[in-house]
Amino acid sequence: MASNIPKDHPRYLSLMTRERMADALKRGLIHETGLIAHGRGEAFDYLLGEKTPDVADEAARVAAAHLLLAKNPVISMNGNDVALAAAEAVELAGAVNAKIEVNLFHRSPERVSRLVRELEAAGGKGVLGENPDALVSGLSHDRAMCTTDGIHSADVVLVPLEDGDRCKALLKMGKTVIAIDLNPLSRTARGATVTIVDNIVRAIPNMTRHAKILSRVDRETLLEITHAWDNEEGLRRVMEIMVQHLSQASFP
Ligand code: PTJ
Repeated sequence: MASNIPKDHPRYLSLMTRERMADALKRGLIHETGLIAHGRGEAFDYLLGEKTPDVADEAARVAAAHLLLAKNPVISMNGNDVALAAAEAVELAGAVNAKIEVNLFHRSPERVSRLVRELEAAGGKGVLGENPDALVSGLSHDRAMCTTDGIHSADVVLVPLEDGDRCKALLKMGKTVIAIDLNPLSRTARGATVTIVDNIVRAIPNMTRHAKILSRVDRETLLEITHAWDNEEGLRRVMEIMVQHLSQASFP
């Protein structure tokens, strides 16, 4: 990935992430609309001050507790997720003993395979998704395609950058759904069991950090952590932070 963005540019990190997405498009990892989704995420991240608020940190801890309690936790990965956080998702999967499954909105067998190879290159073992043999109930469209061993039988599913319908369908199947979504107003954010309103590049390593700490904690305590979470209240707190950023913005 060649880039001429100067390191001292005030928006260096953000611009480099854009380069990463552009490169991922050229390599056929993301769908072209993935760039638009990324831009929407950038706008919401701006309102967060591009840092993890306390409430997102708390949500990441609750999410880690759910994953540790799960019998069959699965991390669902789409093109944007792999472009931005492949190695980080592999590390999280190791920390909570989760499977990884590629599941796409704009599905093509070729892109699924490319994403599986990318996750394997990042250290992922037995990444699922290339041979779907089951469907998420109540969903039309290719995004319903999943595997029996993975998403279909999962009790807890992590869905970063998910679409609202599939989140709803997974909940209807009785699963605990953990969303990572910078937009607190999205149907996914509002519907999920636990929503981490944070950038995936910060949220997944943060979940891994919490999981490593919580792996030493007994089951009762993990259950208490999950039961104490109120997702609606979490979203309200994030929106307050965004509104505060807007109302406190001053002009020189
Ligand atoms: O690879 P595919 O075919 O599965 O397609 C993936 C995309 C992301 C294109 C597809 O799922 C899609 O269209 O998603 P949406 O409906 O645009 O939802 C994406 C959500 O993720 C939006 O609410 C964005 O604000 C949010 N988002 C974007 N970038 C990030 C993000 N959330 C966290 N971290 C980000 N970096």
